[in-house]
Amino acid sequence: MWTFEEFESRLRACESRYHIHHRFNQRLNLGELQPFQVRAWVANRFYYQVNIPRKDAAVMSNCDDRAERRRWILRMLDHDGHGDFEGDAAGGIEAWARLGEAVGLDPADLWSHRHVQPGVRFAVDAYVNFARQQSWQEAAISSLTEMFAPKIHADRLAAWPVLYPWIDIEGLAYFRSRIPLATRDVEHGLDVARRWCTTRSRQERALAILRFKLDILWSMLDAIERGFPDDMPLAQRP
Ligand code: AHQ
Repeated sequence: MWTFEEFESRLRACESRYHIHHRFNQRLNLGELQPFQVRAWVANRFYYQVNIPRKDAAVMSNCDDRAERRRWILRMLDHDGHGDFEGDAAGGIEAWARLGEAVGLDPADLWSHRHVQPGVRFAVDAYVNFARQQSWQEAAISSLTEMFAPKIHADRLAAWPVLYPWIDIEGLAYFRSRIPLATRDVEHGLDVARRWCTTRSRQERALAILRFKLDILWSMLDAIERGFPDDMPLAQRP
């Protein structure tokens, strides 16, 4: 088997397949998208966001180790909120709903998922079902796409205020909040990978799982790009 350093560098080498390199994401961060396409991206990604805590609950339900569950439950609280659910304690789903308002989405359209494309729904549901059906360690490894997330959030925070001045900057709070949380979660995910990948075949399995999750993120953008073309009829635009 590879040393952990070699194994981790192979995991990180998968960055080339991360959706930061997808044409739709590049156009989004170059300011080339029209407001309705930004709204479409926010509405479709909302389906991913609201399913993350369900995915994390599936991981927890398969995990028989209390110490691991005590760490993993933080992810659910980050998204669903905790305490009085006010302000920062409202959670990431609430912050994404604020992003929806900031880009001009009708909250009813956001929460009803009426703009979600079939390909996005299938990809997200595949992720939740993967977490339900696989061992908690394999599901934990699938979250390691977040190794690459701090950069994509930082790109948005740097570019959007300039490129999309019509978006209330307060709406970008989710991206800012996510950077330290992603870093914490990746530390845990790599720790799980280090302890579970005790053979070469498990190391190879971990790489296959990461590629599966990278494909999920990539295919979501394929579906969004396809569903909301530049020349979409006005009446159909979000
Ligand atoms: O906002 C994101 C988030 O909460 C998560 C949880 C994590 C997981 O458990 O799979 N992955 C993830 C991601 C989020 N944002 C994506 C983005 O591009 O804004 C990136 C995505 C990821 O890299 O997996």
